Amino acid sequence: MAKGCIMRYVLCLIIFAFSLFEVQAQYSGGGEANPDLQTNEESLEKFRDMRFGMFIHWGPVSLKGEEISWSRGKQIPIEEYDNLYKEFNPELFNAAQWVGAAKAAGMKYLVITSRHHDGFSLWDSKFTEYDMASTPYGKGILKELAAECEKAGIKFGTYYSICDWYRPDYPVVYPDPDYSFRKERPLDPETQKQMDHYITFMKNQLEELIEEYNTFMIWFDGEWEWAWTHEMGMDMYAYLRRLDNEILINNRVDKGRAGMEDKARDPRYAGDFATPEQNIGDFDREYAWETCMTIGNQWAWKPNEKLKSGKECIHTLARTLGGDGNLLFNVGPMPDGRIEPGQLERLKEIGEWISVNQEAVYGTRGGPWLPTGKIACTHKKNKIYLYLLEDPGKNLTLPLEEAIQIQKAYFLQGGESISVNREGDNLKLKLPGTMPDKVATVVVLEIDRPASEIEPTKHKLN
Ligand code: H79
Repeated sequence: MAKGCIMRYVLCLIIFAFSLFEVQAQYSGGGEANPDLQTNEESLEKFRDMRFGMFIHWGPVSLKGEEISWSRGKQIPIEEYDNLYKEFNPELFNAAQWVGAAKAAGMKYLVITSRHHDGFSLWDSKFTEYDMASTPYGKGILKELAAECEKAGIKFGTYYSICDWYRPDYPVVYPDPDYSFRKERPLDPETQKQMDHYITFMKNQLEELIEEYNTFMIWFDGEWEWAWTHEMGMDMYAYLRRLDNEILINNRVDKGRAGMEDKARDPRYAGDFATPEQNIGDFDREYAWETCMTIGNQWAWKPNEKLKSGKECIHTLARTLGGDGNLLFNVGPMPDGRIEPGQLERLKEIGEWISVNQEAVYGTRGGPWLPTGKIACTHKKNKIYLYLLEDPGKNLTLPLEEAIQIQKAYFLQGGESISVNREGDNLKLKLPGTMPDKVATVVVLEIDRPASEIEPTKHKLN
């Protein structure tokens, strides 16, 4: 073949290869095809190992005891809501109390509403006057909180709302008779211009949080409104990763969240993990997820609110971990800056339970059995941790392939070992008939191989 001919042939091949890539890129769209949108797997694994974190919803609205942002123009007139910051003076705020409460609860990270849909910033931001520095308190609270987290070995993360019902350059109005969730519509050039302006503001603020507060995660919210598009989501994800390649970003950065349950996982969209809200996610070991849930009913503090019982909290944690998710458990501090005694008590109860059973919590993954109302399980190396959420009585039968040998079985909190018999593909555990821990007792099964090798779907419990 002549030299020119070979060159042409090679050129054709290259063009062909690129055209294949194009098709692939169009087909997969966002997260999978775009190298800018791929999760930092190392950051994700560290995050999953932590398993349990504290969510904090707080702001001037706590003065009224109503829901953060959603009460603006509903329970609280807009004019009044937007001026609450002028009376916000949380003199008893002490970062060590909050971080100490998270630590006592066994939580390993913290995520705070640096800015919720009402547009108020909890730090002293260079890019707005509508922030903590403009309150009678006179300074931001995130510096102290981040420093206290650092000291205590707790990761510091920030919630950041995409929608902003306060700023005039953000086009969607709340409340509004037309307001609707998950609406998408093409943007006219005027709206696009407004959004470009608003996104510059967002990026500036987010850069502040990353550079000056060393946040390990941006927990977005409010992405459902029509003015936020898939393109904006992908662009924002790539922007943040360029600022900090280790940062984690939830799936609410883009438009791929599947409602409050967020079960479907679509790789076309950006985001490192799914975010079921106020419900426990389904068992899923393919795609990381984190359930967020309130300690009472409201995200922001409400006086005399009925809280979940200690048992409910611990069972929620168990069923979340058993499904292979993390739990981001929310507290709402009071307007004076303190976390109320009832919430502190609940956090302590959870922490006391975890301190006995921590081996079954940190660094574990969900399964191999799928969680039910009665049992959840996690595993690490060659150990399976069975969380008994209800007393099974004296006999417990579990399906497990005959080839898998049980080397030991015992209560994690100590006590006599448990005898296990085989009946083909079933394990029969002989239990004392009373659970050593009435809330949740953990049984450890040591097996002859890494528990992660056991295929979960074959082993549903009744
Ligand atoms: O920040 C928290 C919520 O404010 C926010 N996401 C979590 C993390 C949120 N986004 N969407 N929703 C909550 C769903 C909205 C539910 C609503 Fe309602 C039902 C809005 C008005 C009625 C919840 C209940 C908020 C107020 C009452």
